[in-house]
Amino acid sequence: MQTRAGLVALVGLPNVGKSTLMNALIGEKLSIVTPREQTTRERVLGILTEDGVQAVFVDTPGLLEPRYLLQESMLAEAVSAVTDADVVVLLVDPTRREEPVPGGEVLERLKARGDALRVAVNKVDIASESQLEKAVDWCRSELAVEPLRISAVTGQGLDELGAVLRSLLPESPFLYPEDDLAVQSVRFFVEELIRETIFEEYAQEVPYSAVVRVEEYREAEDPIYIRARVFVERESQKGILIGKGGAAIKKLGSGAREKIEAFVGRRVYLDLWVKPLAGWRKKENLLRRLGYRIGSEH
Ligand SMILES: Nc1nc2c(ncn2[C@@H]2O[C@H](COP(=O)(O)OP(=O)(O)OP(=O)(O)O)[C@@H](O)[C@H]2O)c(=O)[nH]1
Ligand SMILES: [Mg+2]
Repeated sequence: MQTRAGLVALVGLPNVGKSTLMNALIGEKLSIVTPREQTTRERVLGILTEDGVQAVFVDTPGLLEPRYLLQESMLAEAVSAVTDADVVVLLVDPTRREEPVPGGEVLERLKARGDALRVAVNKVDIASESQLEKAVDWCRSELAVEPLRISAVTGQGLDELGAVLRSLLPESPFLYPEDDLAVQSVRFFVEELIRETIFEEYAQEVPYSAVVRVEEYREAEDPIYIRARVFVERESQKGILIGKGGAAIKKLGSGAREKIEAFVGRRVYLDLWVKPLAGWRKKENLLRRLGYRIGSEH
């Protein structure tokens, strides 16, 4: 049988539900989800192989106006996915007030994808009739497409969306082994689960100033030994992260550990450390050292 395969990029403003949608489509929690904007910082790939078709979903950071270097890297991750993918899904959140795509270059790039672009209006479970109507009107007038209406949370419309996307993929051998779900390393997902827990436990800037790196992962031990470092931008944030008598970091550690245990299916000992890395979000050398791609690397 001739198989089909390709990349399906999920793009849209921050917080529209891209990561929730990818997890729902592949039936596995791979990409982290929080109620706050700018949760996803890098592309996360999730694979669904079914009936001779392999869809490699690419979850992307939200389309935003970058205000510092990390956000430039985030936007570039999303924009390059628009160009590179075989199929692009623009996700629109009808409950948001602003235009579903920042104008200019991004909108042009989306339009340039022609029939490879599909639009889904998400969160239909909580949107009002008038919000839905406004979102659908925007899709018709700006992109001349009729959007699908979905809810990544309730599952409404996802079978139809999945079928449409699979039908658009080109004839191709599979890009990854048939049983694979993820492409990135376990270490990456461990870092992401710790970051997700930071979003849940800390207010304001702290989650945005935090980046996590696994420094040691000893799988042969039981429980698995994981040493991870949370870098923050300022000494004061280190204090907040640790909390009075270490109470806050203890809570962070046990919350993250439970998620990691569920992900790897084994018991885990999580050894968490915090270190200030002054202004890392704005400094090219530090961003590179942390593994973010900058500028032409996308
Ligand atoms: N009610 C409802 N909530 C949704 C739906 N899809 C996503 N959400 C919620 O919207 C919030 C953001 O979801 P994410 O999946 O993190 O959004 P995202 O687009 O990946 O966000 P960034 O990574 O920050 O760009 C979370 O609180 C989700 O639970 C939906 O269909 N219905
Ligand atoms: Mg996301």
